Amino acid sequence: MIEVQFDGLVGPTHNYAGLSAGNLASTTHAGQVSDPRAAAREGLAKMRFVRGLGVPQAVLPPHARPSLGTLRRLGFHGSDEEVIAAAGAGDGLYLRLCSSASAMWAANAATVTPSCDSADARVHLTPANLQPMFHRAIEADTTTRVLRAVFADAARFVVHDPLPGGGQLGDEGAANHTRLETSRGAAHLFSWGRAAWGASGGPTRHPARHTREASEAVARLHRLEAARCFFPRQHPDGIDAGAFHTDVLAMGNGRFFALHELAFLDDSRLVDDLRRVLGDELFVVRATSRELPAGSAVASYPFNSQVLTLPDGSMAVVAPEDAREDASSRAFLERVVQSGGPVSALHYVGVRQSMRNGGGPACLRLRVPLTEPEVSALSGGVLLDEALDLALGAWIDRNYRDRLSPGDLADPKLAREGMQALDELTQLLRIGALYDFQRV
Ligand code: SUG
Repeated sequence: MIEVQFDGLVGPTHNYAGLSAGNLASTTHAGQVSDPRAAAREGLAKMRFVRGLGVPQAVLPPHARPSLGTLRRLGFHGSDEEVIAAAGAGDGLYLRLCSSASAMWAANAATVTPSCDSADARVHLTPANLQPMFHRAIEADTTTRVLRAVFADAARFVVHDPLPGGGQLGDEGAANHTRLETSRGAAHLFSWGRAAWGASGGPTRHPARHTREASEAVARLHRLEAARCFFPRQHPDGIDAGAFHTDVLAMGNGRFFALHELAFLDDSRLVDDLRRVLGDELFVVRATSRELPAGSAVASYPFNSQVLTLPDGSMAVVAPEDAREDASSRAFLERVVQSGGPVSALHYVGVRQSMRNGGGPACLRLRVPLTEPEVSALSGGVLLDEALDLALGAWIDRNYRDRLSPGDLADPKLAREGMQALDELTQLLRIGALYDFQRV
C-alpha cells in the first residue's frame, strides 16, 4: 500500500477574514492583507518537496469563490456583479463567508480508509459536512463532486454522501482521524470534541466542532472492524487552548504515534487500548505541557507535521518552519527523531500564508492509502509530476494576485479572475466540468 498525499491547491481568494472562532491564528490575523500567489506557491513548493522524498503527490482543485450559488440561496439577486455588491455592502459578512479559500485544508475534505481495512475491500471516502462553520459547510457539495470525479471507479472506490444531521453530526474529516498499523494490523482513532447526545463537560471558551456521533457513523459507513476502532475525546482544555482539530496536538503514521497531553481526555487509557490491539511495536512519544506548552504547540504546529513513510520504509516528519522557530516545539521534534523510534528524518517547509489562517503542512493534505492498481485507477490528471508542477506554477503566476485585503473581496473582477483560473485548471487536471459556472 502506498499513501498518496492529496493537497488542496490554495484558491485565488485566499484572505484573512477571521471566520473561525476557536482557531487563534484565524482570529488573530483577521483584516490583514494576504498574498494568494505566495500562498499557492508555498503549497506547491511543499508538494514538490514531498514528491522529492519519493512520496506520491496529487492535487485537489480549489472551489469557486465567492460562492455565487450560496449568495443567491441567501436572497442576493441580479447579475453576478449585483450579487457581489449587495453581499459586500455594510459589514460584508456574507461576502466574506462565501469567499474563503478554506477548501485548501484538504485534511478536512473527507475521512478516508484503505481497502484492506474494509469488509467490502474498497477504499471508502466520506466528504466532511463541516457543519459547525458556515464558510466551511459550503465546501461539502463541491468536495463530493471533486472526489467523485477523481475516485470514479466504483469497483474500487466508494465516495459516500456527506453525513446528514446538521450540527449534531458535525464532521471535520481526517483532521480528527488517525490510522495506525503494526504487524498485528490496523487501528483507527476517530476523535471528537462534543457529543450531540449524552456527553457533558466540553470546552468553555472555544467551540468543539466534531461530534462522537459523526465519528461513529463514518466508522460504520466504512465497514471497519469494530474492535479496531477507537473513539477518544479531544481534551476540552486542548480545544480551549486553540486545538480545534486533533491534528493540532497529535500525529500518527504506521507504528508511530505522537501526542500532547492535552490532545485527548484519558490518554493513558487510550494508549493502553491501542497497545492491546497493536502490540508493543507501537511507538508513542508524549509531550507534557511542561516540555511543550500548549500555547507554543498551537502557535507553531509541531504536531501538524506530515509523517511520511518513505520508499525505503523509514519515516520522515515534514514540519512547518514556524515550529523550527519555537524553541520548545523544535526541541520536541528533535526528540522525536532522536528517540530511537521509527522517525529518522526531520524537514521544515514554509507555509506561512496558510499558517496565518491556522493551517499547517498536515492540514493542507488528505492522506489516501492506495494499492498500486488503485493508484492506476484514479481518474483525471491529478498526480503531480514534473510537467504538472511546472504547469501549475505558471498557472498560479498567470492568475493569482499578490495582495488581497478583505475589502478587495467586493471587487467583481476578482470573481471573474477566479472563474478564468478554475476553468483553465480543470483542463490542466483533465477533470471535466466541476463548477456551476462551467455547467450553465
Ligand atoms: O477550519 N481556517 C481553517 C483551518 C483548518 C485547519 N485544518 C486542520 N487542522 N486540519 C479552519 O478553522 C480560516 C478562514 C478565515 O478566517 O478566513 C479557516 O477556515
